[in-house]
Amino acid sequence: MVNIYRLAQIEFKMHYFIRFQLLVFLGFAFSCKSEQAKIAVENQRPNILFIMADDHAIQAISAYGHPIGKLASTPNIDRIANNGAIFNHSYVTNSICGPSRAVILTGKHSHINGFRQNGDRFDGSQPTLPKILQQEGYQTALLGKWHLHGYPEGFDYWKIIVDQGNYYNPDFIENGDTTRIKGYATDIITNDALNWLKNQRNDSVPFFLMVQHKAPHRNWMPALRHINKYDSVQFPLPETYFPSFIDQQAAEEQLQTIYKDMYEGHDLKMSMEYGSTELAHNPWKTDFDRMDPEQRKEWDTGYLAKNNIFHKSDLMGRELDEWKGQRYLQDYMATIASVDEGVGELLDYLEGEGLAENTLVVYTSDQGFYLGENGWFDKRFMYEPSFRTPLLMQWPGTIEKGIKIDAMVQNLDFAQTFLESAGVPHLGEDMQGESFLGILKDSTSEADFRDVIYYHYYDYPAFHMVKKHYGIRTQRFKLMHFYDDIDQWEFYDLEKDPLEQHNLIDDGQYSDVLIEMHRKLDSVQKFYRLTDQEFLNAPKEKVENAYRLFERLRGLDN
Ligand code: SGN
Ligand code: CA
Repeated sequence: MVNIYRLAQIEFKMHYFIRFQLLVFLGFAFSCKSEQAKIAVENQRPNILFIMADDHAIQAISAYGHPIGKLASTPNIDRIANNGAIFNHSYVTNSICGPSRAVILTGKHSHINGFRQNGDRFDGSQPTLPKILQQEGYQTALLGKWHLHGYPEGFDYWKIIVDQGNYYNPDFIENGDTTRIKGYATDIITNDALNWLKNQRNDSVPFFLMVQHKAPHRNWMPALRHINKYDSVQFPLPETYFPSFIDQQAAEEQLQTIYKDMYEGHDLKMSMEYGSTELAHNPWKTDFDRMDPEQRKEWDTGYLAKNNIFHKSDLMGRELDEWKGQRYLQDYMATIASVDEGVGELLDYLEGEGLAENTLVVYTSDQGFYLGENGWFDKRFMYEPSFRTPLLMQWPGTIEKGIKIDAMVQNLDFAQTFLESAGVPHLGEDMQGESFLGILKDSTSEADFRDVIYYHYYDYPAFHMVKKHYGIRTQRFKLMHFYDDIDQWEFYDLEKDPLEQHNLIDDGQYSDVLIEMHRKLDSVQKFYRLTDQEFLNAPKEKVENAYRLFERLRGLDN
């Protein structure tokens, strides 16, 4: 069978080759202009601006058309979709922060790059995308969240927030020195990116700039200018907000339910009582204590009136649970407002400087997020809201405007896609993804891309107590196996049950499909070089201690 994708790759290489030959010839003919010729070659390679938010759900981007996103639009992120491509089926390989970042840097699954769960230390000596681009003459920079412990390697310049970072007056590390910077994390990171572009960029070589926001990560603290932005908006809560789990034991035993596991002060910014600005349950003080008195005053004033209305309304039971969902969504969306403004400033800058034409702009998140589906916040599960992740890309002239892509791509593919865009696809040969540049250049080739994707989550026992699991997804079906603590398989027909409420693992009607799915799973695990080492269970005692710790944090142990 003719592989259109491979043909596109060859065509693309030829295209570069011919352009290069032409420039070499011109270089000979006008040797005195050799320096300019070199610059011309450099300029053909695109800049890459990679913007990644932390925990940004697809439901919260208006271009994706979800009812929540429509009520709190993201006009600037949407600009990228209008100028280029929006991916409907973009997925991660492991829905948690550090591991997702390690996959993006290495183009390798967690078990190969060694960073399986938050708290692991990234082995910076391995080949990475920024290192390769740097060796190829790109100027590389990283700004914002890193979260891989150890210092970044492969960047000409980096300035990172410490660990998870804080929304207000966060600490940044630059050249090994830690400094507290007054202001709001999202705005600081945007300004750092603009400053780097304006003052540190070497315009004779292409750049690779990673702008990685802390927002909209927990505990969803909006900028002062946005704290009342969505007070009067009623967001639709998902129809699964009060779920009943049948044959879904891991879903039943998680600790990430909005109305059970959020801390009323820290997460929901609820006050102790009417008229008070003192926060309700808040097991860690740090997030609010970093504000200076003026910031705190404005914050308290912004929340006082709405908290008073809450106390007066005397809600109980399901009404109270729904109120919590509203407060969560109002804060979460207000936190995103600054991210969207920052994206707008960066796009304006590129356009104003004439850089937009030759820059591949990417907007994504380190994973998806629950906005009340199954009653949840957070991520980790292979269910669609956290497995599926926003992805929008523009590169005028190469990516057609306004295209929608349905092929299943993963963050595993980013490194090879960017390397091919930079004209060096062969340097990603030992990576495990696949460049999808071919699809971006000709979206009719997407049907040939791939028919199955693999997922593996390891972070257990840990925050939210989501059990270890792995699985595969095809365009229509999903097979998952929770192998730690329990041994339960789940199987979904996504066409009939997109909300994944009916585990069909024992449904005889699907027995042939299931045989085929198991066959695919085995072959994919072989292909990605999984060994038995990857399926180890956590000691029971560790699991019990973790449940106790989270009860204590929730204030349920007295
Ligand atoms: C913190 C959050 C958790 C979150 C993890 C991982 N709690 O521990 O809710 O799951 O980070 O997030 S918090 O109260 O301290 O905010 S990740 O994006 O870094 O993986
Ligand atoms: Ca994250």
